[in-house]
Amino acid sequence: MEKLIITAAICGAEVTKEQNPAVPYTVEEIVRETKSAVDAGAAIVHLHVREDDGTPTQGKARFKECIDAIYQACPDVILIPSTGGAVGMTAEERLQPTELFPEMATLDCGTCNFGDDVFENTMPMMRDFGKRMIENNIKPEYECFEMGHLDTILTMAKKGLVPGAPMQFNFVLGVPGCTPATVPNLCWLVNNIPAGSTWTATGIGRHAFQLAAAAIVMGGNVRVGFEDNLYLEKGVLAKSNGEMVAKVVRMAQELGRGVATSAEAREILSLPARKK
Ligand code: KMH
Ligand code: ZN
Repeated sequence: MEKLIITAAICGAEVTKEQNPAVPYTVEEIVRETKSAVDAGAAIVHLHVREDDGTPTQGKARFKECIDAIYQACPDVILIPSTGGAVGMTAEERLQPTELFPEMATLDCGTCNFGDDVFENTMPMMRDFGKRMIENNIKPEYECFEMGHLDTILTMAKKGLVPGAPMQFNFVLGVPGCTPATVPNLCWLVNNIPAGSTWTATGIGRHAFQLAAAAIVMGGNVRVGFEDNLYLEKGVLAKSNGEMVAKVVRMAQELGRGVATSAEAREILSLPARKK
């Protein structure tokens, strides 16, 4: 098995300091949380950014400020800025981080319920996102919240509407209203991706570490972090993203799987070395 790539989703757009005081808003807090995750063993950080008061933003200037500050502290980390942003944002608003030419970015693979909200990713929107990623030479991380999202994005890839092989998928399971975080669901998704693809599993809330365990033994990769889950274990808030990453590292060690550095993750994901 390849080494395990751990992604930390340090911030998200929905979670707040009221829910867990360690959720980062300011640039300094975002750097602190990135560093805690990277020092603990994360090769990748999935990045959302906030205004200082916690309001989610896709603003290009705020992303640039955060990305520049992160690379000062963690020069090797792979950053995957979000193009999902927060529910209700327009496509133009969401696409702003792609103007900074990140090496990767998320591409959400279909409309879905998102708790009480609807997370909109219509076909025309996805065609725009795919076109931008092709033009700006950005490798997408294909975010699938529903089983049907996989078929949608594979059809688009076959038509050349989004970047193709080798594709990287993130199966985000357990969002209220979307595909539940079960091992059979994860197996179905993994069994239906093209040979040569890479994949990551993200379990939402209480499913975070159970889905991580499944991904570790199945040969996939793992995402954890405040975007997805606020607790280290039942009733115990995580003090940092690093604490959650460290738990996944311990699980991998117990199960005999090595953990990839960012350089190793770039090779596994077929990403060229980052120009510094
Ligand atoms: N904040 C969610 C509505 C992504 O980053 O691409 C969407 C999201 C997906 O977080
Ligand atoms: Zn996200």
